[in-house]
Order: sequence, then C-alpha cells, then structure tokens
Amino acid sequence: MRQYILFVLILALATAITIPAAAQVQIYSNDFEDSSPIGPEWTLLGSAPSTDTTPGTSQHPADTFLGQLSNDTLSLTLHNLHPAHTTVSLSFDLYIIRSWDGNFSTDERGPDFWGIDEGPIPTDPEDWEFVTTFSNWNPAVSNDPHQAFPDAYGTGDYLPRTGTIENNTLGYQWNTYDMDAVYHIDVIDRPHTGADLTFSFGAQHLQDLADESWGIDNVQVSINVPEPATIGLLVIGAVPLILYRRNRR
Ligand SMILES: [Ca+2]
Ligand SMILES: [Ca+2]
Ligand SMILES: [Ca+2]
Repeated sequence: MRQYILFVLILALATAITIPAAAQVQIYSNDFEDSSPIGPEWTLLGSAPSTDTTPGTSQHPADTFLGQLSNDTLSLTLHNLHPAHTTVSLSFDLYIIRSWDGNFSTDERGPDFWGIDEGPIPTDPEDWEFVTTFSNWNPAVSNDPHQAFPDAYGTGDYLPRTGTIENNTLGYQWNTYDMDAVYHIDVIDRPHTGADLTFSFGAQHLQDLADESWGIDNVQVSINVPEPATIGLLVIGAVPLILYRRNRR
C-alpha cells in the first residue's frame, strides 16, 4: 500500500510539471574586441564591414564596435541553426554618433532614418519592417528636433535621446558639443523555425559620416528550444510503477 501511495504521489508530481517548457540557447555573440573579429556572417552592401574604436570616456572606456556606418545596409546571416526552435531573439547596443536630427523635416538635414528588418533590407526605408529616427540634440532645449524612437517613424514624437542607456559617454564630438548616445535594442521571441537567419540593419538620409554615423556592439542571438520535459518526466514517473509491480510479485 505504501508503494502504491508513493507511486500515485510521484505520478501526480510528474503530471503537474509536464507543462511544456522551453530554454533560451545562445547561438551567437560578438563584442568586436580583439578576440572576436568580424566574421563572414557580417556583410555590408557595397563594401566590407570594418570596426572602429570609440575615443572613450571615464564612464565608457574605448570600445571597439562594428562601424562607423552611414547610409549603409548591414546584414548578419547565421546558418545551420540547431536544435529545432520556435523563436529567435536578438539584442545589441546601437551607437548613435554626432548630430542626428530625428524627425526634423524642414530641409535636407532630416529625417534621419534607422531601421531593422528580418531578411535582406529593402532599398527604400519606407519598406523596412521597422523604421525609426534618432535625435542626438538636447532634450532640455524646447525646439531641438524630436525623434520617433522608441516608436516607428510616422507615429513616434519624443524628446531627443528618449530611451538611451548612455549619453555622451563614447567620446565623440560634433562642433564643440559632446554628441553620442547608446541604445540597447531587444528583439524578443520572433517566430522562427528555419536553419538560416538574417537580420539587416540600415540607415538612410544621413548627412556626411563626420556629421552623423552609427554602429553596433555587443550583439547576441538566441533561439528558444522546446525541452522534451514531458518524455523525461514520464520516464521518472514510470520508475516507481516498475518498483511497485516488482514488489507485488
Ligand atoms: Ca565592443
Ligand atoms: Ca545633422
Ligand atoms: Ca541629419
């Protein structure tokens, strides 16, 4: 009788925790420092991607990143994704350097578009899956240009630098102003099942590289893998059943 109760208890426990589970498995990371150079997974339309190192400040010492980029389209392509997965997540730091003008549209200085797309990026930013703008001006100055981020261009109208994790820490200057910003971007749990994956990043309508540029750093990609928890726990649940039957003999 005791064994029977034990069996029922363990079976009940096994049943209770056979809820489908999933695990995040990191499949790629790159901080572009010496030990992790740009690999063939990175492509830049029109030229080879390269790294640059920030001038650095006491808050954020010199840091190597993929950039500086201008009106470029950059792609990250990963092959042979395994094990089988249901979603993919991407995170990275976006460096916005010098005099970005956000939604400003009075003359050719803006808007300054930045976007992301799964797959190759279309030429026209209006066709990008997500397109926004950034303004590196002073949020305390009332008529400095606003930005669309963290929303999409066309709907977002926020103070300059909304959503930054760092301001003027990279060490870049425009004119006599310290002018850079860091954003941490998370793309969480996008449905994805195939073996190949491409994310593209791009900017359009920026002024010269010395005026406005961007780069990315600390890239991480992970996939969400369903765990065979049910099978494992049913095996655990079967053990006391076998013991119980043996004991009855
Ligand atoms: Ca770095
Ligand atoms: Ca500008
Ligand atoms: Ca501009």
